[in-house]
Amino acid sequence: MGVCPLDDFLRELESLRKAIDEAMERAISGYPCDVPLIREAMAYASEGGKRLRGAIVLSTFESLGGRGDATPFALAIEMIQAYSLVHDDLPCMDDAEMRRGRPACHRKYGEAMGVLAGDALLTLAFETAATSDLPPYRVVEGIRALAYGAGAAGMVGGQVLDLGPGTDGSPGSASGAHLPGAEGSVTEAQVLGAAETGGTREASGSWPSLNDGADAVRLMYRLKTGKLFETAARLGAILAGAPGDIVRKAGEAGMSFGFAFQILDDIEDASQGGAEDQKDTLPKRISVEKAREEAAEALRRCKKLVTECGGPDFLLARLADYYLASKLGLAP
Ligand code: GRG
Repeated sequence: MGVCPLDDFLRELESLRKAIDEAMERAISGYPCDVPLIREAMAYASEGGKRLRGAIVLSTFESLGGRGDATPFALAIEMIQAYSLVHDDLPCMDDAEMRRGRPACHRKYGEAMGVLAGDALLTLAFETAATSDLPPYRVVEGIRALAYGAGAAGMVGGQVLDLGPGTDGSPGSASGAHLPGAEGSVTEAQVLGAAETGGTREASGSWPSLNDGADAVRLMYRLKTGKLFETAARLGAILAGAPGDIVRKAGEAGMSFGFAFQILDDIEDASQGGAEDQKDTLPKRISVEKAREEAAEALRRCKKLVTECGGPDFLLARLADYYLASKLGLAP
């Protein structure tokens, strides 16, 4: 009987998810802390994810010949992912009631505990990464990459662009309604400044010129969602001891995947009537059809870059194929 590559891929993804879930459960339930309530809220928030970013860390590490265990970094990036979702759901941000199919952390534990559980997951991420027994210089570089991708130059910066400039959350709280082309716009210089100070050109390839609102939305997607995927692939390469050009290409591949991932999420959200009217998204800016084309282009670019890193059989390349087929109905 012939091998079915899709089945193999899904099995591999599922086995990575399970391994990360189990390690996460151990890391949090075994965390020595005298305040059970915060540990309970952290465990609650950390459960139920697809673990895509952690899986990319582990598989990229292995594919690039990494020796040893990259699990602490897979956990770290998933803890950061969980914290970002907990904070994103807070009333001062996206004000969401549900997450991962059940009440959001702050709906179960209260708003203050939501803030604190997010804080505790973010800090535990770095504590966990620091337990890695990989070569110390790679661990330090990995921790730096993690902080960079998650922070002001990366995901947090993207969230700021998404929220808008108001200190009290207005105008445009959680709507992106401040982006160029909308009422109450932040200036293009402010948006460009966010990219410049992030030093993102080197890590992410060329940035949009931001001459219209769609470019600003693209930048927001790249920072808010792309950066953590970029970081996942970079981490796998850094920890495996890959040369600089491979680390950079792997990062770009992760970024391309994350960018497509966010476009597809917004298209799906809109088709389910889930996106609030004021939310600024690429499909709204350029049409669903053009946004689908852009997502397909980004997924193909992801695959090309991964192939240049060593092989189309890397999990990230197969993930790109899977999204092309399952979300866009396109052949790889
Ligand atoms: C609060 C600093 C801070 C950042 C939040 C990424 C983000 C920034 C917010 C998430 C908003 C959101 C739901 C965007 C849609 C795309 C996306 C990143 C979905 C969540 O990622 P998945 O589907 O989630 O990988 P799981 O639950 O599988 O981990």
